[in-house]
Amino acid sequence: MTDLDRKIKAKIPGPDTGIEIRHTLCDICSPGMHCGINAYIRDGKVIKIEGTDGHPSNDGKLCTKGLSNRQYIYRKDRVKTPLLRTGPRGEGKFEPISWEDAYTKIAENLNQAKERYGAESVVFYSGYSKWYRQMLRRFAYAFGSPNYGCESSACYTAAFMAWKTAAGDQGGPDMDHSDLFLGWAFNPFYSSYRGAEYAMKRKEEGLKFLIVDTRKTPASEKLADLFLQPRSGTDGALAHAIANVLIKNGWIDLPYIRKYVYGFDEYAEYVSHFHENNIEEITGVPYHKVAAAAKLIHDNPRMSCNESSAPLCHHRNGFQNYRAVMALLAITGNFDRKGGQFLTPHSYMHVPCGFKTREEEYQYETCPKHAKLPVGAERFPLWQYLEGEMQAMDLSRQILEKKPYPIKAVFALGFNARMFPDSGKMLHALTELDFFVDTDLFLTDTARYADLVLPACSSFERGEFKPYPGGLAWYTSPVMEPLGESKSDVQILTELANYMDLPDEQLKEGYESFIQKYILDDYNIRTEKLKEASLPVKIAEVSPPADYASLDNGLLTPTGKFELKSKIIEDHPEWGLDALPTYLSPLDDADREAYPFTLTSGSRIPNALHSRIHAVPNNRSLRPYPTADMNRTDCERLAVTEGDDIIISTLRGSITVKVHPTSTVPEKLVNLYHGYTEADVNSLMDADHLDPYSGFPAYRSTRCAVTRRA
Ligand SMILES: Nc1nc2c(c(=O)[nH]1)N[C@H]1C(S)=C(S)[C@@H](COP(=O)(O)OP(=O)(O)OC[C@H]3O[C@@H](n4cnc5c(=O)[nH]c(N)nc54)[C@H](O)[C@@H]3O)O[C@H]1N2
Ligand SMILES: Nc1nc2c(c(=O)[nH]1)N[C@H]1C(S)=C(S)[C@@H](COP(=O)(O)OP(=O)(O)OC[C@H]3O[C@@H](n4cnc5c(=O)[nH]c(N)nc54)[C@H](O)[C@@H]3O)O[C@H]1N2
Ligand SMILES: [Mo]
Repeated sequence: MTDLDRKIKAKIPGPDTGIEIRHTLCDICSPGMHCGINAYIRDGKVIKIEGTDGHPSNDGKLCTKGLSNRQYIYRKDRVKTPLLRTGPRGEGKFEPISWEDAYTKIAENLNQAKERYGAESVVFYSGYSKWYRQMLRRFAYAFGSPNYGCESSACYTAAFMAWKTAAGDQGGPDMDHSDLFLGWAFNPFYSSYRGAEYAMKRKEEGLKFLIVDTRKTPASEKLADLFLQPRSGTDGALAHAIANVLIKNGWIDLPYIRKYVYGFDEYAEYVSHFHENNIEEITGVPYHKVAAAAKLIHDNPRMSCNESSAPLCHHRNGFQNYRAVMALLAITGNFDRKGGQFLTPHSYMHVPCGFKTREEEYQYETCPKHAKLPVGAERFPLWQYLEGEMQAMDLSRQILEKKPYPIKAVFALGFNARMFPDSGKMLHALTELDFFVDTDLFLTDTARYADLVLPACSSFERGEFKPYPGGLAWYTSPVMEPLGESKSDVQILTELANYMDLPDEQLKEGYESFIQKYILDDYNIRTEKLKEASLPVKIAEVSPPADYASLDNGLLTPTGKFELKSKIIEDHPEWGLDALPTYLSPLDDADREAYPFTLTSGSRIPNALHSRIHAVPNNRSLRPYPTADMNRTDCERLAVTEGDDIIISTLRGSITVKVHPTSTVPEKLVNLYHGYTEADVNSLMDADHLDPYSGFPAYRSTRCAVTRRA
C-alpha cells in the first residue's frame, strides 16, 4: 500500500487524496435540531460524515440517527427517476418516465379533478419533513384548494392549541430561572440529546425535577426528585388532584389569579372532585405521592413545564390533559413570570431563533376566500377555528364516505400511510382515489400505492434555509449531485407551478425568492451571503424572550387573561366541547375483559425516527426486531422470556413482535415503537379513537390482548 492509499483509506482530506470536506445539515429529525455535518466527499460520493465543530446545534457531536446519514441517503430503495405505476396499487410495479411526462400527467389529473369535482377535491399533504411546507401550502391555495395538511395533525399542534386556548399563543419554559421543572411526559434522553444535556446541567445547578411518566426512563432515573408513574393518559386527573391539594392548602397565588386568570372558581370546584379517595383508582398514583408533588411545587415557587408534542396529546383526552398540566402554572402564578412559562414569539417552523420571520404572510396571503372548509373541519371545529388547515386524521374517512364532499386526488410530499391510526384504512382509502402522487426519497410501501412517484433528493443534495437560536441563520449548499434524476421538493413545486401556470407569480419565482423577500430582506442579508458561510451566521439581534409583561398588556385570548375556562369554547356551545379542562378516561370499559392490556406506542428510542431509519443497517442492528416492552410479572404469567414472539391483538387486528421483559413498564402496559412495515402498530388502532378537541390520535392508549405465539 502506498502512502497515498493509506491516506485515502484513512479518509484524510487534501488535494492528493481528492477528499474534500463540505458542510451540510442532518434532516433526519426535527427543525429544532438540524445538526451540522461535515461530509467527506470523494469522486462525488459521501465517504464519511462527522459532526461539525462550532455548529450551534451539535458542536461536533452526532446522535445515533445523525450518524446514520450516509447509509440513509444511499438506502437501497432510493427512487431515482419519476415512476409511473404499471401494476395494481400497492404491488410496486412501476416504469420510469421523464419529468416532463410526470408534470404533464400531474397537471392533467389535478385539473381534471378540479373541473369535475372542484379544487377542494384535491388534497396537498406533507409527511414529517417541514422545510418546504410553506411552499406546498401556497401551492394548494394557488390551485384553489383549502386542503393543505400534514403530519402535524398528529404532532405538536394539540399542545399549541392548548396554549392558544389558554394564553393566546405558544408558551415555553424559562428553565434558566426555574426552581422546579415539571417534566411531564419528558424524556429528552431519547428524543433530543441536547435537551437532555441541558436538563442535566440545570440539575447540577440545583434545579429540581418532578418527572411524570408512564414508564421508568433515564429522566426518571437521572433527573427526578420525585417520580410519579400514572397509567397511560390519566394525566389530567393527576394534575387536577395536585391542583386540589394546592388549592386546599392555600398554596396558590390568589392576587395573581384574581387579576390575571379567568375561570378560577369553576375550575377550583371541578378539581375538588379529584382527591384522596379516588385518585389512586383513576391514575394508579398513590395519594401520598400526589401530596408530595404539591409540596414540592409549594417549596419551589418558580416552576416551568415542558412542551409535549406527542405523548401527552396522543390520547383521546390529550388536549384537556395538557391544559390540566398548564393550569398548575396559572394557579401558582407561574405564567409570564421569571422562571415560569412565558410566551415564545412566533418563529420560523417553531425554531426559537429569536427573530421574527414572515413566512406566515407568505403562506396565508393567497388563501382562497370562498373555498369550502378543509377536511376535518366539521368533525373538529376547535381545530378548524384555531388552525384552519386540514385535520388529516379525517382524510381516510372523507375519501371513503365522500362527505361533506368527495376527495379525488392527493398530491403528497412524503406520505406515510402507516403514520395514521388504522393505517390499513388509509391504505385502502388511497386505492379509492382517482389519482395519487407521492414524492419521497424512497420507494416506501405507501409510495407503492401511488400512480406516480416523484424522486426527492436529500438534504445533502439540496440547499435550504435554516434559522438557529441566537439570531443565527444559514443557507446550505448541496454537497453532492442529486442521486439519479431526483430533485429537491421545492424545485419540484416551482417547476410544477410554472408548468401548470398557476396564478401566483411569487410562487412561481420559487423557494429562494420566498426566503429572500419574506425573511432575509427584513435583516438586509442576501441568500448568496448566507450560502458562502460554512456555519450559521448571526443575522439579527435576539429580541429578549420574555419581558414578563404579556399579562399586563393583555393576552391574545378573548378575555385577555389566562383562561382556565376557555372563552372560545364557552362561546361555541354547538361544538359540544367543555370549556374547563375536564377529565375523560382515555379508554372505554366495554372491551376490558377481552383486551385487558393497554398498548402505548411511539415512546422514542435512540436508534429510530418514525419510518426513516428502520431500513438503515447500522441503526437496525441496534434493535433488529420490532420489540414490545412488558412487565416481568406479565411475562411470567404468559410464560415468555426475552426474544420470544408475542401476538398483540386489538379489535382491528394483530401483529407479532418480540418481547422484552422489563421493569420499566408497569403491569398491564405494552410499549412498542412504530413505523415498522412488518409489524405496524398503527394497523391495530381505531381510526376514530381520536381527541374531539384536536383530532389527535390515541397512539398511547388502546386496549389490547397479548398471547404467546405457539
Ligand atoms: N404509533 C405511533 N404513531 C405515531 C407516533 C407515535 O408516537 N406513535 N408519532 C407521530 C408523530 S409525533 C409524528 S411527527 C409522525 C411522523 O410522521 P411520518 O410522516 O410518518 O414521518 P416519517 O416516517 O419520518 O416520514 C414520512 C416520509 O417522508 C419521507 N421523507 C424524508 N425526507 C423527505 C424529503 O426531504 N422530502 C420528501 N418528499 N419526503 C421525505 C420519508 O422517507 C418517509 O417516507 O408519526 C406519528 N405517528
Ligand atoms: N430518537 C428519536 N427522537 C425523536 C423522534 C423519534 O422518532 N426518535 N421523534 C421526534 C418527534 S416527531 C417528536 S414529536 C418528539 C417527541 O418527543 P417526546 O415527547 O420526548 O417523546 P416520547 O419519547 O414519545 O415521550 C416522552 C415520554 O412520555 C412518556 N409517556 C407516554 N405516554 C404518556 C402518558 O400518557 N402520560 C405520561 N405522563 N407520560 C407518557 C413516555 O414513556 C416517554 O418516556 O421526539 C422527536 N425526537
Ligand atoms: Mo412528532
